[in-house]
Amino acid sequence: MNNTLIGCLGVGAAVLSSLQTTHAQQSERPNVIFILADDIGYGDLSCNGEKTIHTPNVDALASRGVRFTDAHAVAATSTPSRYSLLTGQYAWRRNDTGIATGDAGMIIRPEQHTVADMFQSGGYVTGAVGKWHLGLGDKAGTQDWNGFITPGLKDIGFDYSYIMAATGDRVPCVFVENQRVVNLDPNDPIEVSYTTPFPGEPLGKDHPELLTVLKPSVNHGHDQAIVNGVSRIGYMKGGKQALWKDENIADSITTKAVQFIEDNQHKPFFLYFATNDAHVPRVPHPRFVGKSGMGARGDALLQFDWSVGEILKVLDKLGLTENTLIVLTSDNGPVVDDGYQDKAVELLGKHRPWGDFRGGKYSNFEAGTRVPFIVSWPANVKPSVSSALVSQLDLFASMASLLNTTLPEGSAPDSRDFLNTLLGKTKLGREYIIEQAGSLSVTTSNWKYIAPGNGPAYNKLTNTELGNSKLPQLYNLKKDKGEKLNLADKYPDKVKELQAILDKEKNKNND
Ligand code: NG6
Ligand code: CA
Repeated sequence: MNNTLIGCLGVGAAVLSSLQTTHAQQSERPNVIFILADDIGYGDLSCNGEKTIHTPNVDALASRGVRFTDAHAVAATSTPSRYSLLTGQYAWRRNDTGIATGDAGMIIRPEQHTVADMFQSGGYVTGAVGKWHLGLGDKAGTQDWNGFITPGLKDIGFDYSYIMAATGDRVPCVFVENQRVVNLDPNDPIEVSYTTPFPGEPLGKDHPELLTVLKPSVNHGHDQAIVNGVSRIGYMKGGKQALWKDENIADSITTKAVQFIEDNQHKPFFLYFATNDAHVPRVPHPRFVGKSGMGARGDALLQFDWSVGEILKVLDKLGLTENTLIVLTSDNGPVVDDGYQDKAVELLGKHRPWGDFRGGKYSNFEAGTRVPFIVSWPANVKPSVSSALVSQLDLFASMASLLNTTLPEGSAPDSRDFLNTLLGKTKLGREYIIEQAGSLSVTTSNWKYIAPGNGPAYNKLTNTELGNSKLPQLYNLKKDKGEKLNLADKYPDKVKELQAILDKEKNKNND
């Protein structure tokens, strides 16, 4: 897309290649860190304008980089969003990329070329730390949690990994380091199931008195295995010594991320640092409790900001700040009540996690995928704000361009090179992006078209306007950021044009 667009401008291609030579010459290959937050909305970071939250470390990163105002995750939930970021392929091209269980098999298959593979073949040391949520092992339910879990992240380009298999609210609640559960006592083996409870193991639904830390919201689920006084999704038995402590998750993964940077300070490295904080269950460390005035969700945002600060600090300490490229973004938009009685709704006050946008996590409306997005690389990026339309989908091809690598045939099929946009050297963004929630949408910098679908308009449990409708929806994002006025009847030609783009993309079938 980018190339077509630039090609049309005639001289554009020449300018682009000269820009590329310039930054390749200006500095040696930078270290690259992707900081991927979980469920943090556009309005959840103070650099994006809300006055109700204060995230000084993220703001410092933004003030020395490019802060994007029209940047998107590929999907409004974690698994498809992360799948697309790491593979450069739209998740909706496959039918098995929905929210994964904790015992899902590897969704990204070993034969796929990932952005980590790309860095690795470019001579980088690669690491993944934090939330994974893309499956492990060959097939659902067949992992050996008590031995070597294979295939694993090593097979898709990560030299080092220290991960949570799925999410904070899904079993197994343990860290997995280089494909083995950390701290496991062989005399207390772990068993995991997503179909059958283990006899004798109390469940949240039968034993509310054991839910001493957090209870699920009414009718939300989250009522199966009980771990650390919180009921979760899925059944688990054993592994007591290996269980993570929810209030220490941020500390644990930040320590491992910092360690990875220290260990690899003399080589170029790529770190995928996927934090957990704002995702449920929200159990921030006691040092953040009460600090935001918004309860656990707000405190978790401060905890995320702290983690970012620790990464910046170690880079400074090691003299790596100048030549480290950091991309900070979130896997999907925000949700306030995502299924636990943590008072996030009651204590939200005037805070708007979604900023000016409609909807939130799970939604076709903009707040589903319009996420914070900052690119910093002091050696090569001047501070600015960019309104270019950009997508996490394009990180893969853009990083390949940064490394001057040609991708193997068929890899990152939907990803396009927008390196110069990401580095703030041009404001030329994507012509359109496809967003995925209940339906698919086509967004240009002016228009948003939500294709008709049969899903519900509203999710009462999470209090989210999902934006599904049997009728086509068309919004003018320039004049109507909040997507209030459906203009589909007024501009049928625009609807046709955007639906045609969607049809064309769907027909590519490049899986
Ligand atoms: C939902 C969970 C929600 C969250 C989400 C995945 C319930 C009622 N809700 O099914 O709490 O885990 O899945 O979130 O169980 S994501 O950010 O990882 O996509
Ligand atoms: Ca998420």
